[in-house]
Amino acid sequence: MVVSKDHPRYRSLVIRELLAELNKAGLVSTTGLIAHGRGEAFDYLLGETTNPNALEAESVAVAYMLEAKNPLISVNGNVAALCPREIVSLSEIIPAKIEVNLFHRTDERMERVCAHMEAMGAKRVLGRNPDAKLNGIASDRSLCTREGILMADVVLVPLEDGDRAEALLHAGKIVLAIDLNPLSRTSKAATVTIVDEVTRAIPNMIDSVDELKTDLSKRRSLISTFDNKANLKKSVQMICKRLQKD
Ligand code: PTJ
Repeated sequence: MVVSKDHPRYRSLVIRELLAELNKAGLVSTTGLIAHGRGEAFDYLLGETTNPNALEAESVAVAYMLEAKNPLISVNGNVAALCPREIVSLSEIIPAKIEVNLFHRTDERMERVCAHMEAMGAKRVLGRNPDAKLNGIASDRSLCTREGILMADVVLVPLEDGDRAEALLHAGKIVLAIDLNPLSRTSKAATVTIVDEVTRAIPNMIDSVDELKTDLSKRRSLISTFDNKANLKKSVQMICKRLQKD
C-alpha cells in the first residue's frame, strides 16, 4: 500500500505497514501487532511526543547502563522490526551486549530475528544457542545465555511483558523498561520505566550517552534522585489532563 505523506497519521501508517510486512516475513509475531496497537493507543493519549518525565527516565536509564558491569539489551520481534539500527548504535556506544529473547519462540523465528539484527549492523547477537534458564518463567522465554542475560546486571527491556520483567528483577538485575503503558505490570515493576515510544526513546538515549559518559557525578546523581513511582504518576497525570482538556 502507498501511504501519502500528507496523511495526518503518515508516520503511524508507515510503521503499521512495516510491522504487517515483517509479520508476513515471520519476524514480528501476530500478537506483536496487537501489542503495537495497544502502544499506539497510549501514545495517542500521551500526545505522541517525548514528555519531560520520559526524557528524565531516558537519561537515568543511560546512567544505569554506563554504570553497569554487564549491560545488555534484550530484543524481541517488535523491537527488531521498529528500531534495529538504533539498538545496534546504542549497544556500541554504551557498550552493551544484545540478546534476542522471544515470547513466541521457535528456532526458525529466533534465527530470523538474530539474522535481521546482524543484517542491520549488529556484530554479535546472543540468544540462538541458549545454555541457561531464567527462573520464574514457565514458557520458553526463560531460555537465555549464561554470557548474556544470565550474567547481565542491567537489562534494557523494550516492550516487555510483566512475568519476564519480574523474573529479571527476582534474579537481582536492574530492569530498564520502555513501555507506553504506565499502568502495566512491567512499568510498575521496573527499576526505571521509560514511558515513550521505542523509536523515540532509543535515539534520545543515544543522544545522552556522550555527556553522561564523561560526567560520573551527574550519572550518580540522576540514579540516586530518580523515583520511578513518582515518574510514572506524572505520565498518568498527563494522560488524565489531556483527556479532560479535549
Ligand atoms: O516478539 P515476541 O514473540 O517476543 O513478542 C513480543 C510482544 C510485544 C508480543 C510481547 O513481548 C508482548 O506480548 O508484550 P505485551 O505484554 O503486549 O507488552 C507490550 C507493552 O509494550 C504494552 O504495554 C504496550 O503498550 C507497549 N508498547 C507497544 N508498542 C510500543 C510499546 N511501548 C513503546 N513503544 C512501542 N512502539
